[in-house]
Order: sequence, then C-alpha cells, then structure tokens
Amino acid sequence: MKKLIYPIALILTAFLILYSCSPEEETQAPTSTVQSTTPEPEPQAPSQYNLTVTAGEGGAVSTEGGTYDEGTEVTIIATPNEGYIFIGWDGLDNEESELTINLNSNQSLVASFEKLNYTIQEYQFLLNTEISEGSYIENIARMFSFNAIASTFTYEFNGKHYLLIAGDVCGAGECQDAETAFENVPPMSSILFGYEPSTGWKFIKHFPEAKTWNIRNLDKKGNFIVMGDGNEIGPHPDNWYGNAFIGEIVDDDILWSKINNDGTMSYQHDISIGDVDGDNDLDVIVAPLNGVFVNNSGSFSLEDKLNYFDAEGLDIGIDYGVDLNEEELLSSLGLSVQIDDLDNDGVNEIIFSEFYTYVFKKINSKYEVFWKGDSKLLYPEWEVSNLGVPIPIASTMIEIDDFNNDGIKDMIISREYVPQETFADNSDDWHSFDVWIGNGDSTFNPQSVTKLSFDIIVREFRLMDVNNDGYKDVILKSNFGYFTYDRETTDSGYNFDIFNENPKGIILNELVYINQGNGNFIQYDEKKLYIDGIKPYKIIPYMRNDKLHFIGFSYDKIPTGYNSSVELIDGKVPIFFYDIEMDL
Ligand SMILES: [Ca+2]
Ligand SMILES: [Ca+2]
Ligand SMILES: [Ca+2]
Ligand SMILES: [Ca+2]
Repeated sequence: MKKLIYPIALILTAFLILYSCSPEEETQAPTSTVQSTTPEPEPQAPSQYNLTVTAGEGGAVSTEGGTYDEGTEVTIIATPNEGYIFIGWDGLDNEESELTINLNSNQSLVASFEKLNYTIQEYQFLLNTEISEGSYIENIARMFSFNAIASTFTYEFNGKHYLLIAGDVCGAGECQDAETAFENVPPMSSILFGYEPSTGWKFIKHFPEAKTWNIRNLDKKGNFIVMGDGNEIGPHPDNWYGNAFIGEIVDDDILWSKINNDGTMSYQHDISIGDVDGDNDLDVIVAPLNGVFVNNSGSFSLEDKLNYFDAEGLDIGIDYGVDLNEEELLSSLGLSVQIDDLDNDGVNEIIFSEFYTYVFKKINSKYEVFWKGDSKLLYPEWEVSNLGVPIPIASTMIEIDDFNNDGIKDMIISREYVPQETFADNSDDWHSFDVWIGNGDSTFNPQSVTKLSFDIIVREFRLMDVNNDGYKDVILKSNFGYFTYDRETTDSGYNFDIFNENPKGIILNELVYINQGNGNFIQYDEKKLYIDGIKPYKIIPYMRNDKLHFIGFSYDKIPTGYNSSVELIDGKVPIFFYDIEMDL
C-alpha cells in the first residue's frame, strides 16, 4: 500500500504547489525574473502571509490573526474557560499557552482545550507540635507524606465524614538502626479530621491513647473500628511487633482502648472484628493468627487458637513437603483475615487468605475448614517452586460484598507483589485483586482477576459505587505510584524527584475500576481524570454527596522521608491537603 500512496502524494503535492500560490506571489514571480539582469534590484515589497487563530471548545485566544508581513512576530495567548485546561496547539508541537510565531507562511492555529472533570478545595492546617508528644515533630509531617497509605481511613458517622490518620513513625530517622519498634522508637498519636458542610475539613483532635508505629489495616463493624499495627521496623521479621486498638465512634470522638497487652503484641498484617464465641460481643482476630482476642464486656483476653480452630483439612504443609503440627498450620493461614456471616445464618464465618483462601465455619464448638479457594483457578500462570507447588503470596485485604447484586455475599482479595515470573506477559511485579462470587452457602466460584499497572503502589482499596449504577466499584488507595500528567511515575526506582520537577498534574484513572455488573472490573476510561497543577503524595478516596472524592496531601509544602526537617509556621506544623470532587 505504501508504494501506491507515495506517487499519489507526489502528484497531489505538485498540484497544490501549482495552484495554491497567492495573488501576491503570482504578480511578484515575473518581476523577479526580469530583475535578474538589472544591476540594482529594486527593494522587494515584503511578502505577506495570513495567520488564522481559532479557539477550540472551552477557551479563547488573544487574536484571530490577520495578514502580516513576512517575518512578523506574532504573540498569541490561549486562555481556558473555567473548568477547562489548555492542552496545546493543533498542528504545532507546542503546549505553551503563550506562543510567539515568526510568520514565514500562511498558518492556521487552533488552540485545544480539555474539560476538567473535577472541582477542588484546598486547605491548610497548622497543627500543634504537641500532637507528637513523646515522638518526633517530623512524624506529624510524615503522616501526610507518601508513607503509610494503609494508615489512613475515612468513615461516616451520623452522615458526617471523618478522616482518621493512624500514628506513623520513622520521620526523624529513629527507625534506621532500631532492632524492633519498641526499642528507641516511640509510637505516634493518631489524629482525626471531620468534614463540616459549611466550612469543609477541620482538624478535630489527636489521640495520645492510640499511639501506633504503623497501622496496616483496619476493620469497622457498626460504630466499632479496629486497627492493627503491622510495622516492619528492624531487620528481622521475628522482631516485628505492634499493638491492636479498638475504638468506639461517638460523634466527633473515638474512644480507644488497647486490645492486647505487652505480652501479647504481634505482627498484625490484617485485623477483623466480629463475634466469634456467640455472646454477641465483638471479638478480634489478627493475621497472622495468634489466637482469638475474646471480648469480655469490653476488655480483651487472647485465647489459645486451638480452643477455637480445628486444623483438620489444612494441607498447607503438604504442598511444601513440610510436616506442620496443628498449631503451626493455624499460624500459616496467611496475612489477611475477615470475619463475616457469609451465609446469613447469624453465625460468623472466618476467612483467611494467602495463596489458598480458607473459609472456616463454626461446626459444633470449633471453627473448621469448610471451603478452600485455589488461586491457581484465577492465576493459572502462577509461579511454582521447584517442588512443583505454588509460591505463596501476600494477600493484603479481604472484603465481603455483593458484586453482582444477587443478594449473596461475594469476596474480593487484594494481592501485593505477585512474583515477577508469575505473569508471562510482563517481567515486572504486579499488584492485583481477584473476585470470587458467592454461592450463598459460604462457598465461592472464581470470577475475575484485575491486574494493576506495576506503576501503581497500592496496599488497600475501597468499595464504593462511584458511577452510581448500583454496583460496587473498586477504588485504590495509592501513594507515590499514580501517574503524573506526563506519565512519569514516582514508583519506578522510587523516583521521588519527579515531584520536584513540577509536573503539571496527576491522572487518577488508574485508581478507579468499574464493576461490569458481574464482578469483573475494568479501569475507568470514560473521561480523563486529570487534576491540574497539584502533586499530592498520597490519595485517599471517599464518597460524599454520591460523588467520588479524593483527599490528597500535598508534597511540595510538606517535608517527607527520613530526617526531613519541618519548617514551622508560628511554631506549628503546616499541613496542606486537597479535597478533589470528581465528576465521573
Ligand atoms: Ca464475642
Ligand atoms: Ca454464617
Ligand atoms: Ca453476589
Ligand atoms: Ca458502580
């Protein structure tokens, strides 16, 4: 085909050259031929060219153009209307809104604008340094930076929106040489913001009674919220320990109490709350499973897991050629846990997930394996070890919800860093989430896998119907991995410098996955979710007024990283954040 097109293009070009000359050129041409023999050429009348400038939808231009002498410099300014952004000039490789051109030919320029699908509110808070009492001032700033995305939760109470940020540490470099969290690393208070319809977000209070190192997960049932400390401070996983907290939400307050004691601290990758022993008081389980925190009228005691769980049917050890005893089997169930009444019979089931997902059902007096989900059904290319068995992979979160609106509970599991060789079509690490459709009897069928771009760093997600079609969608909580406007990412090689290079903005499409009505999810692509001119380091989704919002913490005004110094204003820590309302 190319061979045919080329001669046609030549003929067309010749035709255009012959017939497109302006009247001025036609009259000048013979003159210059005659002049070739005269000794003193008369000065030529300058050639003139037409410039046409128009504005596409959504903006205006400073001039419509006109007829100018050759070489005239013309400056044109494109100005977007409110709610639009200038994106470039059609026919020119130039994205500057102010353009100076040197006219050497007829030119036609069209300024292109794009509709912005958001509105934004910007806030500044001056936080009292006493919030960090016992810890370091730098950790106040750190809690708003790229760290600890999982530590940030939004919830509603009595129709009002709240943002809880659990205490996070290491901002003063205090973790770098620590062997464990509780050695020279004081925990940090958690803080709470609330949204008032008339005035917007405001700081409410800090909780010195709920000091944490790094919360990895939370669960909320009714007015109770639990959070588990999954800090990984120190080089040895055996030395990772933290506390679990339960809070009762009461208006603008949360009444916190510690679930464990100093002797029952553990690494809490996940945590869930629900009645396990049948007395209607909410008990707590953390993953990896260390027992059951049984609620005795508001105080908790850690009870032996063997009293509550039966390991019969767990074949974890068999896969690896390792003979595990009952206690070891129950400790190897995985890094995520969820308590939920899957079959609505009034008795909670308990779900654990790693490579395999186990549903435990209360049969007689103990929780027994009732159903096992094999991830190989959804990830057939999953890497296997030299023993020929699947390599286990961290599941970071289990949520129970109805994804196909048939009234039966389904299950969604997020996975962190699926191993490199797992997906044949890509050599990079991926995150993913997979959906299992419930049968109503606490068993499930595999439905879908959604692989995320490796540029996205995500630990947890939220389930919200962001396009108001009645089906729950998946919105990722992400930090420093979402794309900047020019599609440079901060994730590859942890290139934080990109945020110092003044990116134009961010594109959030990769955080939004729309439910197709059956538990299959497709990245939102109806509009470009472009946010102009900001570069937040952490993005937290929530729904308000049936619209998807993101809370974003600004980077350029907040120091981040280790040993970062905090520049105080009036002796207080300045915090900036955005509330972005998306128009999907
Ligand atoms: Ca109970
Ligand atoms: Ca049940
Ligand atoms: Ca369902
Ligand atoms: Ca939806």
